[in-house]
Amino acid sequence: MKKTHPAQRLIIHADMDCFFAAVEERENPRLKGKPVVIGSDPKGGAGRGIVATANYEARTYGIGSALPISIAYRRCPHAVFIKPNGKLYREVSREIMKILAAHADVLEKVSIDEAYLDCSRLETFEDGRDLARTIQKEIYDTLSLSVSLGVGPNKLIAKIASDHKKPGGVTVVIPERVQEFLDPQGVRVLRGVGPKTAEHLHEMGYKTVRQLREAPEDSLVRSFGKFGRFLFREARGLDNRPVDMHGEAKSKGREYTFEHDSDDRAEIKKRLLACVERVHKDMTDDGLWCHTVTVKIRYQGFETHSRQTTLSQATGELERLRLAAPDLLTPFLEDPRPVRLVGFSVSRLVAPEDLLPLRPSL
Ligand code: TTP
Ligand code: MG
Repeated sequence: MKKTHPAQRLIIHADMDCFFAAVEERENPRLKGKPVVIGSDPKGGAGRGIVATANYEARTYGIGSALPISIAYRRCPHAVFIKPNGKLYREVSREIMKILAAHADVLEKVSIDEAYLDCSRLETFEDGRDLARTIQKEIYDTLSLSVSLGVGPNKLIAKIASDHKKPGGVTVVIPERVQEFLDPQGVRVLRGVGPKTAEHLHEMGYKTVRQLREAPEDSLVRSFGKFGRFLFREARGLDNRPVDMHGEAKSKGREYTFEHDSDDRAEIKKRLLACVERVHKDMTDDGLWCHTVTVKIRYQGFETHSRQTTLSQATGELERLRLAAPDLLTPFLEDPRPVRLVGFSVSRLVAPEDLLPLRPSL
């Protein structure tokens, strides 16, 4: 399992198991063994929000992230429903990232519960497995939380590997075994293949990575343009993206689900601005500015759209965000359909101290 050459990378991807639910179970051991759903108030089945996550007991009822909470309630009315405690999860996340950072040459935080570690200093993938087990034990011993880890020659493989044996798994994919590992998996494991693209690929006869890999590059390019070339590389497990510490904290967002679908423009705008304020507070708490702002809307019937804009300069100013958000919202309100949900998020986050100082004027 020695690396094929010294420059060969060794990347670990860590992803916490049922993160929000696991933190709640840790805080309240009486929840152990019961189905737990983290999400907005189900209101006896009339609630209109969505599920953030669910523990494994609840997942056996077909409950998972992004499911409408009313359906979750119907599937398992005796589950324990808990409102998310974002502040607590962010604190725990900071503790997790501290542990991960101590073991990484470079750490890239991807989300609240997920990160890549560049550990290319290690000489063998066996060392990679040992390190993954050490990290898993340290997180369990200090935080009483379970994490799954994937070890591979790049980010794509490490991420697919961390999801391979959840919960509590450590999966190592050595470079020689990449194709063997990927081939039998569904195309959905690949980056950029969401449910719609997967459906499209299935219709074209590409269900597994192997089937996709056997497709000629020019036919994928004909069907998908530039994305086809990307798929061609992905199906071969190729990915040379570096682990980038500045890639951390990709976005922050808040959303609001209306009690009753609303066509009251003033009310929709008011709720959007409340989301803007909360997102701004989250950014400020973490000392971050943003380059890009996004407004999301969900109409009656669940059809969801978003629009975003990149600001001319990164900002940490509430006023700037308060001006940008309604501009993005207005075109959505030309649609006569009532609105079910409105949301606001910021991305391309940066620490202001990392921004280059403006060149002094002459
Ligand atoms: P995930 O890592 O996607 O999910 P998870 O940790 O709950 O479960 P798994 O064991 O499969 O990794 O997301 C991390 C947390 O982010 C999750 O606990 C809740 C939150 N989240 C949402 O609030 N909404 C979402 O749609 C998703 C996917 C996650
Ligand atoms: Mg997770």
